[in-house]
Amino acid sequence: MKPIDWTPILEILKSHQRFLITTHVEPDGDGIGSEIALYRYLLGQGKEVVICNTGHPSRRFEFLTQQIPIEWMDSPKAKKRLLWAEVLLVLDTCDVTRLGSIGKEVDNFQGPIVAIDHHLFDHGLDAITIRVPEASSTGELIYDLLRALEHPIDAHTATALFTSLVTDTGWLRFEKTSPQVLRIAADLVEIGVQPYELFSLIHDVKSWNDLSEHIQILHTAHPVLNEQVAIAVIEESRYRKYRPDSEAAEEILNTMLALQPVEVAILLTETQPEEHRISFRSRGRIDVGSVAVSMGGGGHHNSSGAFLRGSATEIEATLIEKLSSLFPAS
Ligand SMILES: [Mn+2]
Repeated sequence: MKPIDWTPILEILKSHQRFLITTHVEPDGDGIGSEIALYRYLLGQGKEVVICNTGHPSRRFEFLTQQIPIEWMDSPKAKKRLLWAEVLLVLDTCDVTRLGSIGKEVDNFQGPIVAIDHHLFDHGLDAITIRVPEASSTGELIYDLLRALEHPIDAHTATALFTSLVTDTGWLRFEKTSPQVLRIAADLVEIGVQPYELFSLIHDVKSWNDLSEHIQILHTAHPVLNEQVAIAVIEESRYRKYRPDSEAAEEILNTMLALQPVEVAILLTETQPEEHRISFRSRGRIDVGSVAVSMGGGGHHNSSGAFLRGSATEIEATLIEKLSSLFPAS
């Protein structure tokens, strides 16, 4: 990762008092970890800070959020909070459509909007943006910011940042796990992070019901394009009862990606009748980021997503058509 010029952001942080921090809908470990690290820094500087997210928190991250009053909100509340804040800090996305109720109100926001992100593309968020696609996670960028500020990192903040790093890199193994990421991880462990304990807190939280749901979902997994693509489906009726959070979805996708010769795993989640979230994971050869972008979505080379209207069968046909050129018949 090239050195980042944080000057414009530092000036905004210094010269304002009331900050609203948010991240994308269905906040993941990176979003929440980054929010908490930045929240704790600003609070320590005597600023007034509120974290406000759309969507339900995952209980996986309660160990990070339980002492921090995160607000989970609808539109009227978002409007009020945006009137209160002088600066809006958007973490782990630059996509206004991924901001839920805040995204709907953001056009009326009077103050500066700062976005810190590592996704490939930005979509319509008018912000002062630090977007570094080479970064493993937004947490890596927040670490860089805190170090640029020569701010001492305590154990709680280290745990938040470590959560960001490991949840976005599949525990330090994905493509963007650079030597620098491992050095940051080492620094955070030195400060007091206990990786074994943290892994257990984040991942060993499944119930018997979760297991049964995972089995049902994996029952729908099937191969297409010469077994190089695996697709599983969550129907709307199941989604209403059981909403896999980002880490649970990750586990389902990883199970499919572990099959030979699968190169791409896809999870179709019917979030509304005839409306699907498409989650892509790639083993590395196929750029699923570009595939998602061509469908109006976004993400990274190996991990991306999009929303599409239509039945699972229709979407699967579209996907096969899109992907077939990437998998020439051998
Ligand atoms: Mn991220």
